[in-house]
Amino acid sequence: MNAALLPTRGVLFRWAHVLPVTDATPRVTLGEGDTPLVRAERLAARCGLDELWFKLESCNPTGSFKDRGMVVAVAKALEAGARAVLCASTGNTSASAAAYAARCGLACYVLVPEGKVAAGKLAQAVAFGARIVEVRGNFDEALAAARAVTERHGIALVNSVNPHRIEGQKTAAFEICETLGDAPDILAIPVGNAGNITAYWRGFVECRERGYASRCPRMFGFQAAGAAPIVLGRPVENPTTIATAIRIGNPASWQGAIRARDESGGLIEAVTDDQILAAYRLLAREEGIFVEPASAACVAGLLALGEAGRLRGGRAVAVLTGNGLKDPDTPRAVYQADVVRAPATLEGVERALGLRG
Ligand code: AN7
Repeated sequence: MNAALLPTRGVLFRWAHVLPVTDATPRVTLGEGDTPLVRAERLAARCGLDELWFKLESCNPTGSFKDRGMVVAVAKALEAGARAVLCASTGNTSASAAAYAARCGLACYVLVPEGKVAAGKLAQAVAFGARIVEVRGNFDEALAAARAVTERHGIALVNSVNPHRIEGQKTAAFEICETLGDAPDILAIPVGNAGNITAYWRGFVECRERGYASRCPRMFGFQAAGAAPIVLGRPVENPTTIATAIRIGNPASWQGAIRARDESGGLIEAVTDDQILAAYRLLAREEGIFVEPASAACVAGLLALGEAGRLRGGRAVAVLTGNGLKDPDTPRAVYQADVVRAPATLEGVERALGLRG
């Protein structure tokens, strides 16, 4: 093939040298990774930071960070001869698994908590042809069932308990160090099942070891107050939050999150649903960035720390994990839409916009 036509994007192309891939690993890609790192225009000062940057993981092929790890997990499953993949999910993992499985001709089974998955995520799983099992239970119960099923049958489990997921997701830390020329002072991230904070920490540590960064950031993780097991120090049996992506009461990578926090001199704290929605609104209205509620949790956390006078300058990166289009119902539920009806005429539109004297 003409060299100019070979893929230059994609986690397995750009980052093969830091991933557990071999010559036998299929180089699957949907163009994941290489997401924008954009500077906040207005929110930095509100947070008490010198610089705030957003890592727009919402720009991945299925609209969330999950694609970075899923492409590695699915490629390794193919390499091992798997015919099917399975995951439990609050929505984004299932959308990503379904996409990569479709691309590779694998069957995909997803276990989701009934009634608690945002509409866009379910639409993706349907579009990609996954078999969807709506379980009467929460994510934690679905994950336990997923582990049990995959242990008994020859199906690859592609939750973040699969180490290839963490490996793929760590590449975001490499990209941040590459773009900024070093690690930031603070990495702010929402925490659900805690795979992503574990992956970023591994990524930053490896960047320092390889000389891509001179130091590691402090890791600031944020859970929703109704689903904050790590903050409370015990599992939460019935987690609740508007941020359904992180409605998780017993995170699989709990210890990884604790290590990231403690080894980095960071913190893991809770934000309320009201704080999440306030940050969600500010991101949209003051920065032009539409995320899903779970992603806004890390910005809510930085705002809360800033308001409490706990941030003294420095450079922070906030990981915006999922696209707002995933969850089209939340804006209509929490905002009064600015809509007026008018005839399709010059006069009608002038009247509707208050432009006629
Ligand atoms: C937008 O899809 O757990 O702490 O099953 O979708 O690594 O779990 C999603 C999690 C943050 C939390 N932001 O990441 C799933 C799932 C968004 C997410 C998280 C999720 P982890």
